[in-house]
Amino acid sequence: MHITALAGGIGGARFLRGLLHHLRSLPSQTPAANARVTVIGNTADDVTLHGLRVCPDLDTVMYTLGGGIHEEQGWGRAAETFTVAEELTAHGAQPQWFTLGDRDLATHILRTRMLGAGMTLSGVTAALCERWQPGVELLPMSDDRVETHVVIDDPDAEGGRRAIHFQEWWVRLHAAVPARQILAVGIEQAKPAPGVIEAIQTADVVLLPPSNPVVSIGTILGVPGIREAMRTTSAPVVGISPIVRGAPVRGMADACLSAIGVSTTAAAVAGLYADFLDGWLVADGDDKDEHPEGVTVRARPLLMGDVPAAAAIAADAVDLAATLRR
Ligand code: FO1
Repeated sequence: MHITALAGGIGGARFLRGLLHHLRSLPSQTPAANARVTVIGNTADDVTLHGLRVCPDLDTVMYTLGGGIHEEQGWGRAAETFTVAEELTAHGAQPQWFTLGDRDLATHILRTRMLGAGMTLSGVTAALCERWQPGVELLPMSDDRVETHVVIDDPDAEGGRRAIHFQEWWVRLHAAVPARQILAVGIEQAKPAPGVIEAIQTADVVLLPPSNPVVSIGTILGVPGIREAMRTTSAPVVGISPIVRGAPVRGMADACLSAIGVSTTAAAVAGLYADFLDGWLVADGDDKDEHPEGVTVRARPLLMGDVPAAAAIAADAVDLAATLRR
């Protein structure tokens, strides 16, 4: 059995950890037992800092599934130190609002070195996963550069607005200033990375973990060819709402949704996926809302407080998919 998932950062990685836990707990003769899992990761959060290419969402999936994640943060490494960051600060090197730990820097040094030697992001990601053994095939959505930039008000700028990198809006400004526009720069020219379209088309099940519907899942869907593959795959597509009773479980998806004029509800997020979504897990009570035509909605607790909780959600998603042959 082959399961393909589109994932962003923390919420997606935690869900995937639960999915793998569930699949490994199944009796060996069950079709889903030890299913092959392909993860298509968002790369538009990627940023170049201090000359190094940082891929936050790919690294969060790799570290979380590989056992190296800083559990409370959901990003960066466990048992981290910040000697290099302290030295950079002593030099006044900018930016100082995005902290790169010493262990994490090794990932970015290797990635930057391999990219500089001409390897694709797919090849680099596979090489880094050799060490981490995440238990999934982790594919970047594209090997081409795509970066999410956010247009904010700036009275001193031409036309009263300027664009900043998503990470500056997210980390330095805590998404606290309104995003007038959210742009995935370069996405029109981006091609799906090798294996991405095939992973969607040959999957038995496609899952949408509770990642940010605008800057993670939405961006992956924006790579030319990917949304079409989601529409035409014979696999049932089942998603898990990142919004619980009107608020994001974690992160600031509400700030992203309001930037695109979409209300912060489970039903409104399902509306963003309506052209290909077959099943949708929502929190208790949210199933009362009007959902798009043709989407089978199931209510259940959606908080992933620990791995077993995430595994239970993943089990329901896989079970729902089994009832939704396309
Ligand atoms: N998020 C923060 O809020 N502060 C940071 O200093 C920070 C550093 C950082 C370093 C590496 C990395 O992979 C992620 C990091 N993040 C940090 C999180 C990052 O902004 C988010 O993981 C994603 O971009 C949002 O999905």
